[in-house]
Amino acid sequence: MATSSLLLACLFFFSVILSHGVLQLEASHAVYANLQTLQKPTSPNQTYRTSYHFQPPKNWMNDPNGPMIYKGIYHLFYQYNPNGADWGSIVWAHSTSLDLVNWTPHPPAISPSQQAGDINGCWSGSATILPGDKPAMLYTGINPQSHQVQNLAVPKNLSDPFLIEWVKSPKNPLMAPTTSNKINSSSFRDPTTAWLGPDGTWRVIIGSKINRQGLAILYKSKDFVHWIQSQQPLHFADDTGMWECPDFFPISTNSQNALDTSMVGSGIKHVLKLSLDDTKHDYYTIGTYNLNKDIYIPDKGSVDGDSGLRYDYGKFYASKTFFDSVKQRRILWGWINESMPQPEYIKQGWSGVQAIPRNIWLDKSRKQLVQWPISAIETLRTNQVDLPSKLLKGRSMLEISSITAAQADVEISFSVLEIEKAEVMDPSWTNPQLLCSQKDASIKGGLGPFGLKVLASKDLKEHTSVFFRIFKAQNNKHVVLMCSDQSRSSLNQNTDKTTYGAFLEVDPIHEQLSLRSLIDQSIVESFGGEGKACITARVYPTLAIGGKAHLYAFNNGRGSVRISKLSAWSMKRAHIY
Ligand code: DQQ
Repeated sequence: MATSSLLLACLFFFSVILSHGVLQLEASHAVYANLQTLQKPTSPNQTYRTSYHFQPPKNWMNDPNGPMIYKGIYHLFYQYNPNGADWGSIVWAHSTSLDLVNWTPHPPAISPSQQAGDINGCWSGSATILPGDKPAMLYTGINPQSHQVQNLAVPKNLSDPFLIEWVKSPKNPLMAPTTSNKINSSSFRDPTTAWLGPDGTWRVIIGSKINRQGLAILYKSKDFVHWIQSQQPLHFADDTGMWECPDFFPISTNSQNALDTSMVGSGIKHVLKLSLDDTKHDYYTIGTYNLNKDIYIPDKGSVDGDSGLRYDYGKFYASKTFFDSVKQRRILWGWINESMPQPEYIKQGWSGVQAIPRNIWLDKSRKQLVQWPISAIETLRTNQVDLPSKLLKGRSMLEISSITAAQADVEISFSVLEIEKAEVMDPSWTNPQLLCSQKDASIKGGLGPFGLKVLASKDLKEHTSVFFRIFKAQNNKHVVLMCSDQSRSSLNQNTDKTTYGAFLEVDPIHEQLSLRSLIDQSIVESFGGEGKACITARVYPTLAIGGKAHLYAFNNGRGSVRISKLSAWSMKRAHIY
């Protein structure tokens, strides 16, 4: 393009952004002819495909991108490789939904097309709803030098509620590493949803690092096109490594209703979530956003890094929330990666699943978040089975039959009867994952392990155990440990069977201990203590497949527990593609 016409195009883009007019700009790269997202699965191995978790018909998927609601329609974009089951050639695939459960696929929304902006890849980013209900995507592009830069794309036609076509700003890249800003060009990615300060200035953070220090670099803009780097990052923490996919949002201290990302004021705390490239864990802190200094300070006790609070203590990464302005809720999406070696998922023909969208809010303690699967997922429940209150003596098991155990939703609550049988907690047991692997489901305890055995073969050669143990700590308090033990989940020797664990902030003397597991062929997504701790596992049974899978409640401890509530459902298949 000649310099003068480029200048004209820039001026035009700038003016439509300012006037909130309809944009008609450079169309995104047309790759529709060889779209693979629209094809029905043919070759992929179907054994471990899920029935109500989001996944494309084949190929590789990773991070959720730019989730949002527009004109009553939910949009999910995601990192997708149209050419194969491994990471590479990444585009933004796109699906829409009326309920976040059933989906319609569309052509990829953003694909590499701009020489200076994204010719080598369109990586993760987020949606911001600009005044006048105008969505805008900030995303990371990979330029010809393989540097990470930040770009803008907007819908071509705002009257199309499905927002099929997207156009990129001719000003891209809008933020880039330079010799003067000293930004590390291979560690500068994943812009958040931007927020508008009371001063009328937009702010966005980008994940980065300097040596081992993780950074949330802050940029500001008056017009969403010209961005200026702030001198100080919004937040940083030593020895945490690269911060991918940051997410920053306000949360109400006195209501489960969510807040728009730009809300500030009293009765509000802020959450900063970071995805740690080193460990592939998403952790978050709860704290205060100082508007005057534009810095975020975690509350005392809210710890940065891998030992901090996590959305999920199993497989769950590169997550992102959005504010659902229609239902006043904040919805969390997260990517569940495979636990099989790369050659096996390439052979399988697909890789990656999204977790069930979760509603999140601040716990009444104000020290942690609570998460719960969106209620619309319950529309898939069928064949309800309820069991009356039942004593589960030590070393006993109970089959939950009459449902499709490989595709189920189970809610169970326990009350503890013999608290005096709790083992003494050693103060050195500070790592719940380690404790769960040392005391796996086969190790008999005083109180626990008790919980569920899911995706179990009849002979129990294969099963995944999701369970609790209760320990007696000093000062007469009790500690509840929640574990997901994959060590016997599959006869396949090659899969990762790491056991996961979390401490659960529940008082087992005065409160029931609840567990909900969403079971979907190769996924076990578990919520303990009504959503205070979540653990997602990826498992590949060879015997406990489809109709051969069983479900049990079990107690392998010495002390009895009572099942105070047990409801289970078969889950219908959702329409995903
Ligand atoms: N995935 C994207 C990056 C992001 C990473 C590339 C996190 O933008 O940092 O596919 O999984």
